[in-house]
Amino acid sequence: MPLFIVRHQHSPEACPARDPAMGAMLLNHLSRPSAARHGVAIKGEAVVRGAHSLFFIAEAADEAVLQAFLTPFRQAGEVEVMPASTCAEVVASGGCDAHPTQVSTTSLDPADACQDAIEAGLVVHSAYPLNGETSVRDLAGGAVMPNGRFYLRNHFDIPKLDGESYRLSVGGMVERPLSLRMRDLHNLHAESLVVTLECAGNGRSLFDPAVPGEPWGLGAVSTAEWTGVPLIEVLERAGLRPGATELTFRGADGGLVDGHDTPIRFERGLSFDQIREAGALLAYEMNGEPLSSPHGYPLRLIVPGWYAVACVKWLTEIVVSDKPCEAYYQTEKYWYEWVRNGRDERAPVTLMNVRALIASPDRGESLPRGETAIRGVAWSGAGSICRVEVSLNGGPWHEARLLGERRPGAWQWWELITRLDRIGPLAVRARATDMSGRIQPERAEWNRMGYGNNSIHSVAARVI
Ligand SMILES: Nc1nc2c(c(=O)[nH]1)N[C@H]1C(S)=C(S)[C@@H](COP(=O)(O)O)O[C@H]1N2
Ligand SMILES: [Mo]
Repeated sequence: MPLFIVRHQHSPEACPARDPAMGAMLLNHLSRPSAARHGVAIKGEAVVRGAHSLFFIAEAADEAVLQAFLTPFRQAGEVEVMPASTCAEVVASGGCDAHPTQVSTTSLDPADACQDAIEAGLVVHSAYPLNGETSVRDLAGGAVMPNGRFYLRNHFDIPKLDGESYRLSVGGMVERPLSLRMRDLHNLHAESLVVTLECAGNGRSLFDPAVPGEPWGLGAVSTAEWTGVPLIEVLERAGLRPGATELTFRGADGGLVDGHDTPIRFERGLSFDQIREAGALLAYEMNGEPLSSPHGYPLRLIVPGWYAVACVKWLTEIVVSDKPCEAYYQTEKYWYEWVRNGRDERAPVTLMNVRALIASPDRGESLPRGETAIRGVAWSGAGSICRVEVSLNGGPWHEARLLGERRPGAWQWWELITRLDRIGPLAVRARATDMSGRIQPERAEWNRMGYGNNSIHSVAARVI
């Protein structure tokens, strides 16, 4: 509903609030139930003390409805009605002078989506497309991240799909092309997996020299329990034709990208062997709730162990082929591009690098002297975590205790109980090693697009 700011002003002599009966009448008129009867929703009101002026923020179907509601105020003095926008809407549309964004019926209102993300506590980097990260402090919590606080990464508008008319098509080199309704998918064998998603650009803003792209801090990572159908079961129903080895996953979202003059769709590819090895899931639930639109409603791919770009949201099509996917986000983005010994080298972004993050203490936090717990999470795409070590003030590495279940594809909690005796600055560092023997580097290798930054996390705190 359109938003308005209303200003009412009266002369000091005619101040209606001085007359108890008149004041009460206006208060009742302004009450939420009375406003609702007039088709107006009041978001908040306040009077500027000593200035005989009242401001309020209201929603109404149009200005005429609001004007009718304002009759008693017009009788007491002057009334000004100003069309308004939420801050999120202004940012999403590109500034105060820009025209409000045209919200299509097929995508989520960017201002609403952004407002929800901010209210849930995400650190928003861009309102449109909506990109926001979990604050590192929030990583310290339960085994999974509450849905509202799970980071968000989008390349285009967020599609608003209808679960009733939705169909997943499976075609290309298959024996039996499929068109599956959500109901059909719900009737198949369901599986739940706790899986960590990390954006390949997580930690990008810490690369030096700076690289272009979304300036993620360290919070473009979260974990959820995903429920859905093992992808392999759907592929078995369709039956791969001889020679078919590659799959393309197509999302409902799309738009214009650099260097192409026609809109593209968000697409990613994996080989049949890769999805089988990873145990990919067609997920419709996230932490026991249907997926929300920003996270891919009604269906997304989950590929345990892989950087999350593989986890295509709003999945509408699976195309089976004998040739690898050639999509923009497969061939032009999500590549490590290094300059090594003066030569250009390149490799695709695949499994998540091994990495530990310190959730507590937080940067700049003051810790009391005595016993304290250093805590965090650690994960790797190449296998479970086998060791996390913590170093204080440049001292030796101490092995932390791994907590909770060890699940492939999901982060592992760790904790080190230690004594802090010396007052002053405290530098905490943590590094993880996985089962395949990969250990975090002091500094991750710089690459042009800033992917896979798993440099050792260091937090500067203080002992008081
Ligand atoms: N259809 C579609 N799927 C997508 C994306 C996208 O823009 N469109 N972004 C990918 C990237 S880069 C990441 S990091 C994850 C983010 O998932 P989330 O927003 O649920 O955290 O979704 C992936 N799947
Ligand atoms: Mo990402």
